[in-house]
Amino acid sequence: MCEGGVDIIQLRAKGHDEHFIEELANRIQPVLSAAGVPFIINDHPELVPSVGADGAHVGQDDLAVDDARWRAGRALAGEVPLPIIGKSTHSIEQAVAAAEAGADYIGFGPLFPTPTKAGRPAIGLSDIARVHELVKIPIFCIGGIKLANLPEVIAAGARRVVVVSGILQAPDITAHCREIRGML
Ligand code: 3NM
Repeated sequence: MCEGGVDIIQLRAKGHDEHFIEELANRIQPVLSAAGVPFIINDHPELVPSVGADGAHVGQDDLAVDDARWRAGRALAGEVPLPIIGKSTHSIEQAVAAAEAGADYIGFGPLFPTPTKAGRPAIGLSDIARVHELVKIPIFCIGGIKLANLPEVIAAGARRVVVVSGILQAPDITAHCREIRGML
């Protein structure tokens, strides 16, 4: 992924315990650090200082942005840049609220139904332009985005996208990332 030009990587290991995620993060961190790619941990802000990640991501039903930042930054406060905190949002209202709450970036979706986040209704493409007018922090469109539908996602106003299964299931991950990168 780094070789293919991804800008940022999030470790999302739903259903795994914190010890496993910490081990995984400790193996991933040096790779991303060498590549200059920021490293975000999903759901476990406490791990940010110990594994040397750049920040944490929280969902609507998880910690508040302030709380996540406090947990992610407390161990090394003052010694490192403040941790990046991202928030998942699923509507324009949630997106505006996350920005007001001090999130550094948001996820916005799922645009399309996706097995990676089963049970969450798709919001479609119609709010993408409006959310970019209202929210000035980086907006990562997410959910069911593949190479095939990327042109319509971009045409709807997306400037940044998250792709999970599309990348992980690609026969050549680096080439796939490069292709997505080239379209943005
Ligand atoms: N969060 P894929 S959609 C992890 O809308 C996640 O908040 C979403 O994976 C949200 O690219 C999603 O495989 C899954 O669809 C993204």
